[in-house]
Amino acid sequence: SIYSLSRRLRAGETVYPGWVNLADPLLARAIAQSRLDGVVIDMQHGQFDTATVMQTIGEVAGVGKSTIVRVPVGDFAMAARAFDMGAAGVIAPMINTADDARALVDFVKYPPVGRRSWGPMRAMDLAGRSDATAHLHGGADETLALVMLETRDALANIDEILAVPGIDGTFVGPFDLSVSLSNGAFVDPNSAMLAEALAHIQARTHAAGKIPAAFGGASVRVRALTDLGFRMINVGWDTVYLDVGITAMIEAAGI
Ligand code: 3PY
Ligand code: MG
Repeated sequence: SIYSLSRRLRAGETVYPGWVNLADPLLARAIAQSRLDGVVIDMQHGQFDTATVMQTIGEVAGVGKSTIVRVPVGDFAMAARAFDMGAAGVIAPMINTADDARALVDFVKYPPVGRRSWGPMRAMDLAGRSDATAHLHGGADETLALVMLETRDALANIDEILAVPGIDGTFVGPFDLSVSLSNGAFVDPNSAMLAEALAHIQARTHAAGKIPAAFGGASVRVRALTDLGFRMINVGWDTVYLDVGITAMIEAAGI
């Protein structure tokens, strides 16, 4: 189902989606046919636009997997559209205050929690639903709003952000967090400087009864974040899958 990923996260499972930057719906479909638990579509730093997001959600749904859409900074209208298109979750980058979190919720959650506007025709089609009220009620569990905590300010405001009704979880951005915590001195997602912040975000999110998630990437980071208790961690991203595969084939061929 297009909502298997959100249901599994709500049930307490740990999941490992892939990640796509290249705006190609069929590449995302091929990635979704692996053992990965769905695909994150990146509109913030990847090449996707609204049309390619819509097509990609459909292609991934066609192989029975879920999608999560990371929207550009502050583009909460796009987050609502991603849900209308059938996404199981949205990731909103650079959420630094409870007001930022409330603004997201207003766009992506139906009343009484938020003020999302009704019109998920494509999502209902992909979910195989014709009863609008059943879809309205299912939506609370099926559509996850994840806020990216990736700055010093977000760390300072974490408990207020987590207290906002309708926020379902956090997603740590280790690249931006390293830039923020080092005051612009360096970018290094593996910096020891992040260790305390990572453990803190995981613990506060878990204590609030919400889903702690993080940008993974390299396999060692996926392992380490799993051991810290994060429950959604992306394994690499599309160009890495190509690079690793090509390198392995060339090495295996001895050429
Ligand atoms: C970050 O690490 O800042 C991210 O946003 C991951 O893409
Ligand atoms: Mg970031």
